Amino acid sequence: MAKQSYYITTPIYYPNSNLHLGNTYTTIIADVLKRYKKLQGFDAYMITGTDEHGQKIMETAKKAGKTPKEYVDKIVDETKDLWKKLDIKYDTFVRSTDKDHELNVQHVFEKLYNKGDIYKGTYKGYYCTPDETFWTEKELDENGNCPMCGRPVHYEEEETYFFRLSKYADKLKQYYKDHPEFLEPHFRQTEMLNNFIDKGLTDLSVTRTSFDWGVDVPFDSKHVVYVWIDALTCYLSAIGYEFDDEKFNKYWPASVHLIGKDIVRFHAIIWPALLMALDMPLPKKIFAHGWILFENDKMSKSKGNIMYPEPLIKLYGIDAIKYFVLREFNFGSDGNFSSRKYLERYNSDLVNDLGNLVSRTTSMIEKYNGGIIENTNVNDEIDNSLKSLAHETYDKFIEQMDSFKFNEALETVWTLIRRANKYVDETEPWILGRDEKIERLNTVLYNLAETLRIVSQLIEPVMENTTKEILQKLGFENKGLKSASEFGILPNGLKVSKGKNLFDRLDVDKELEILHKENNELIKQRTIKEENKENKKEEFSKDEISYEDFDKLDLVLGKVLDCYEHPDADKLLVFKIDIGEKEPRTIISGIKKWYSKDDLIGKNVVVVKNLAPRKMRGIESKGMILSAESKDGDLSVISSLKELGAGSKIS
Ligand code: ME8
Repeated sequence: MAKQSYYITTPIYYPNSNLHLGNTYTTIIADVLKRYKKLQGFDAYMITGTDEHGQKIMETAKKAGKTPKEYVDKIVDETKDLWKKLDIKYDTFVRSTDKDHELNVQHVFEKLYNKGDIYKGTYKGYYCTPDETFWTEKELDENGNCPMCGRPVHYEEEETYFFRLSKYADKLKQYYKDHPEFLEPHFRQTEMLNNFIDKGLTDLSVTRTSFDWGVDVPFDSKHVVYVWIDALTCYLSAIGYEFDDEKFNKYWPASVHLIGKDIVRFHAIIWPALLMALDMPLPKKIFAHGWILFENDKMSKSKGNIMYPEPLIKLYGIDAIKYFVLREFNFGSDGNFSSRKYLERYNSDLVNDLGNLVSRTTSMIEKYNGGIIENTNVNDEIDNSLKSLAHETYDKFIEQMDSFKFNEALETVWTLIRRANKYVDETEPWILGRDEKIERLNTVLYNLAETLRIVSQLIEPVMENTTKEILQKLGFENKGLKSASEFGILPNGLKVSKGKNLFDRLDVDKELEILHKENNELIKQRTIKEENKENKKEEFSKDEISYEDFDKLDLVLGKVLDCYEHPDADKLLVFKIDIGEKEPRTIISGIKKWYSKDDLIGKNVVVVKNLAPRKMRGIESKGMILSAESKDGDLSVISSLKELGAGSKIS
């Protein structure tokens, strides 16, 4: 019988040469899930990839003095290298610049257009370039910035194609109702309904004309397709959409899209609506995990509070990092990474619990029975509690893994490990050895070896190397995950070898220093690399412009008549400025961090007079006050050295 397929996706990452532990979270989980499903007998397929188009990448590449393709090629190599270091077993690495994928994006676009679900119009609104996201005015945050990342947005009016997202609001609502398992954790559904769907969905702008690093709209090459449609379609391209029907039909619909909580809206609203419009089945599940914070804060290189996976892999191995990430964090909620906790857990769970059980069991078998496993069946009441826990462990582990409760599943295995360690203390094999009760002793040692075998099979999806080592020490072969449901599989006569320790105890304080040194070194190296890029950025910072371009700016001197704090925004000041017109202009500026409302009254400032008006939190700003900002973040409004009068031209 053909195996049942199980298709897992990670997000399609923006090219990033400095992936930190938080970025690798989804991929580590996806890898473990794939291994687990495979061990369960599924035809599991896992993909990851890179989301390489868009304005942000085009601009970053330009600043680095490279073509976008040159720029992303290098990062793709680095990313693949990191996945190799973490032994991530993906099946396809899809790139949004792959030719077949680009054709797929065009195909999808054309199909939706022909169906009438994409139409041409004009986009008026705000765009956040770093997040490649459109916003309406009412969606902006209190400072008029992007509600997702807090960075400035810019107003845009451009011809665009729209996707009729509004048409799918009711269908989505119904779908959520009929498929409560579609989006997990469940509170994310409430979030999507309350924050977006119930508020009414507006049609989505799905093309851009202001840059060209993207997939051309097939019948209108002035436009490129919006990066999120491009990226989401990667999930289809990675399994042969339009190019390999057999493969595609085998794996679609996806069993699970694993994503971070910041991109739920794209996956739980836009993506299903697109698929509905394409008459395609929806993914069976979207699971959104939380953030890995670093010492309770969002990881950010500028704050220096980042943990990179490389030092952890180098110092403590792949198995430990995967174990920690799965055991420590509750998949679905935010979690806090701490190096000390990492090292302490290494000592308590890996050295004390698992390592200790392996070394005591194997060394006692060597000491008391010449290294030979022998079940003499001299049982005792006390054995039953260990055996019954072992039996329960398998079912519980499977149930928890199947419901994405990875931390609980590992805790279940560790409960068995700790029970087995207690069994050693209860049965006191050294006393049995001293009293020459060798038959009872061998039964005890058999039970311990068998528990270890079960443990080794259960942890295989997470800690493949450790599984291999334990089985090697027991002199036994890998019988698969299912074999962990049975107690008593080890045959008599196996030759055990203690060998070296699985995990060596760490001196936490000493290791903290070593780990931080390695990690800080990496932060330093990567910051220098970024700074070199930044320096280049200054050289390349803006395109050369013609005199005609410069002449389009209408700059004048203005006198500040009045200033008050914006009633609905923390960072904004509202100015009344005389620029030689009949009425003073209202101009809003985000300089409250540097100036209080009275500081600039009576001062001459430089005003951009012909900037398109923009509403900021309900007040319309007509123009802009120019200021200079130093590298360390200080700011000064630009003024004139002489009193020339309001409205004086600046050229
Ligand atoms: O969003 N903890 O790509 P991306 C946990 N290209 N997860 C984190 C994290 C942290 N500290 N920081 C980042 C994109 N992530 C799009 C995806 S899919 C069709 C397109 C996660 O490179 C984040 O939540 O910005 C996201 O799931 C993933 O890293 C990739 O983010």
